Amino acid sequence: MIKTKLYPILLLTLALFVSACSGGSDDSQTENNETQATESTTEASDDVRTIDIIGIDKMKFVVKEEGEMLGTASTVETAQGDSYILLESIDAKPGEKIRIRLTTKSQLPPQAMSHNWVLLNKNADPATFANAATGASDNDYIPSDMSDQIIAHTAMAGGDETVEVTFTAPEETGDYPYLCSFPAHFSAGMKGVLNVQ
Ligand SMILES: [Cu+2]
Repeated sequence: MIKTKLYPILLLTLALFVSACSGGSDDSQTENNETQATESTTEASDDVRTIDIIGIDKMKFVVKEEGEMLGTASTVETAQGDSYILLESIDAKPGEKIRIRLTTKSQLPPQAMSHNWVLLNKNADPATFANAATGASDNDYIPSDMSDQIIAHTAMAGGDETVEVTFTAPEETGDYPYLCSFPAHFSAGMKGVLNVQ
């Protein structure tokens, strides 16, 4: 009598257990697929807008592809024969979170060729900043007495190195200058404007 009452309950428990297990494996399968999809793209896993910039020996900021919010005009050919698009400005929304990921493409030693990306205040003069930076070799060419003019900056990246910085675009609209502060790179054209609008 007891056995016949327990048997259906046992079956039911077993059925629930099996379905729970198979359901679990379905979930983990989905998770695996999602992980693979994320890894195969260059986008970061979070939803921060990421801009991949390359610094080349010709002392220019370039990108691989034209982006919707990237001010790009001419094509730049490197000495190695690679073709890139010159990056002259970046459009941003007020308060937008942005990640700049900068890679230096160079065979030269880092003392001779490194790049960084420095975003300055709207009213800052990038030429003055670049001049001051040449004397700040002991601080990765960031003049410490002008830190109040910096909104965000990456570290220096030598050949094949990638550095990044995530920052929030200013709420105030306008043109914010950015530059590479390695000596002579600003005057060679390693500069641009973050256009907040
Ligand atoms: Cu540079």
